[in-house]
Amino acid sequence: MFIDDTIAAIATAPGEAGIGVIRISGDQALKIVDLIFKSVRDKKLSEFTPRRLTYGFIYDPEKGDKIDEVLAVFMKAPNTYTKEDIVEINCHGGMIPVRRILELILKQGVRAADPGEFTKRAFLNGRIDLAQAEAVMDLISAKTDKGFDIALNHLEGSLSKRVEGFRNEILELLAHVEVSIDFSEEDVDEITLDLLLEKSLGLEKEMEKLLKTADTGKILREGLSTVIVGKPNVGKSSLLNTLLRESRAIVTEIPGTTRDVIEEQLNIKGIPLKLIDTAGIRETDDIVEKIGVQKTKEFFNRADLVILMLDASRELTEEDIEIIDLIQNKKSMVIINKTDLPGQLDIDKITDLIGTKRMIKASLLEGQGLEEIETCLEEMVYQGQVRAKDHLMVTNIRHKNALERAINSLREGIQAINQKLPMDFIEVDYKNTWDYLGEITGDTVGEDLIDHIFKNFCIGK
Ligand SMILES: Nc1nc2c(ncn2[C@@H]2O[C@H](COP(=O)(O)OP(=O)(O)OP(=O)(O)O)[C@@H](O)[C@H]2O)c(=O)[nH]1
Ligand SMILES: [Mg+2]
Repeated sequence: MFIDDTIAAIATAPGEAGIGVIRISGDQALKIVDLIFKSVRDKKLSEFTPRRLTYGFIYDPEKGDKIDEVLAVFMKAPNTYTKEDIVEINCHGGMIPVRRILELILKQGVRAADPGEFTKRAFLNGRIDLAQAEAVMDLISAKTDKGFDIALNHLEGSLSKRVEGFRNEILELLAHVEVSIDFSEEDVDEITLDLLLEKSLGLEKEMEKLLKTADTGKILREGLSTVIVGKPNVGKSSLLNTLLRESRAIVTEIPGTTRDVIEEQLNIKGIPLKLIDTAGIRETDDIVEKIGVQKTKEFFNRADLVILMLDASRELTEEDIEIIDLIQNKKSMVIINKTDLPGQLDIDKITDLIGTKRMIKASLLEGQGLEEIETCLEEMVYQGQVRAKDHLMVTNIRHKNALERAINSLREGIQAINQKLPMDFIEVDYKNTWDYLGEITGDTVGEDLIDHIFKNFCIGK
């Protein structure tokens, strides 16, 4: 892909703000800005030292009108975001100044940048690889501190380095294979096979370890969809409100208060949750409630995590037992609410029914058990496998798929070694492994995929 034009875009979010930034990248950047920028003493930007913020004004070169008061900076290739010449203009925030200045720049023959085109150029010009470019997007869209930390880590190349490490090991194995193909026509010596097997198994283990982080990674990126279920009136909406720290859902003493599904985003200990409050599950003739119950079941099936609520002040009913049955195969926890009231619930029986699932006693009315609920949610996400401090995590589904394919190819290679198949077979499997890993860093992907990835970026990045 040959890049020869100069592009410009507004880099800041639309709306009222302190400043707005317009970014121009390409070899015409400075020349164009020289046409529209003048310092207080009528000097052009090119007469100032690069990388110094310069105070001045933007003028319409045709009419001579002053457009805005700005600070402009020129950064010379190749040490810039795109590895091209870049000019950034800081003007007043708000819709008008940024739009006026951008229009003026485009009138001078600069092209409006496509979404993500600056970052795409950084990638095409070899400053960052594809995984790093994707990390830029993740940084911008991060919803939690943890998600942001992981993205920053990826941007610095942690994931890429790990993947490149795998690829180098594959290259070494390939070298062994090629030597044996060249030299021993008939029987491949046992030592080579043993060595290949041992190294491949070691590599497979390492790659699997990385793949295992993907579940947690996905949660940190997309949020954990958590649905609260239970029979009517147990305190589901109270839990939603308490965790949100606002009174979002209607809470009354009337069973069947919540009839629709209420969805809210929140952040617990750095984990983004999509918390879903539902209509209490029960047999009902009320047509609205019936639909609500049906919806509850649909959300229940799709949820990553289920919180089952029981009422300590009432005896266990058929409805409770049915719901307990439902959660058996789900990642779930049980909250016994209303422990401030005289107890009627047979806790031993519940312990029997739920087996190893976590049970927390709470009184939402008195604010009891909340800390424990939040900690439990956190533990369920990490499952003792990946700690929050681990910033090297596969968070991107594209990376996960490529890694999975790479592992499968490597496994086929291992099988080929075990079956003592000809070296050519093993070679193909190693090459596939190498290729699939290269998809993560963008080494072995086509133009279509690259275009597709950058299309989802925001304009000006
Ligand atoms: N005593 C006591 N009452 C509680 C507690 N938590 C909730 N309640 C009360 O229980 C009643 C029902 O609470 P909700 O949160 O509306 O229950 P729900 O499960 O959403 O009910 P539906 O929407 O009808 O399914 C309300 O009157 C709450 O104030 C608690 O810990 N102790
Ligand atoms: Mg409710």
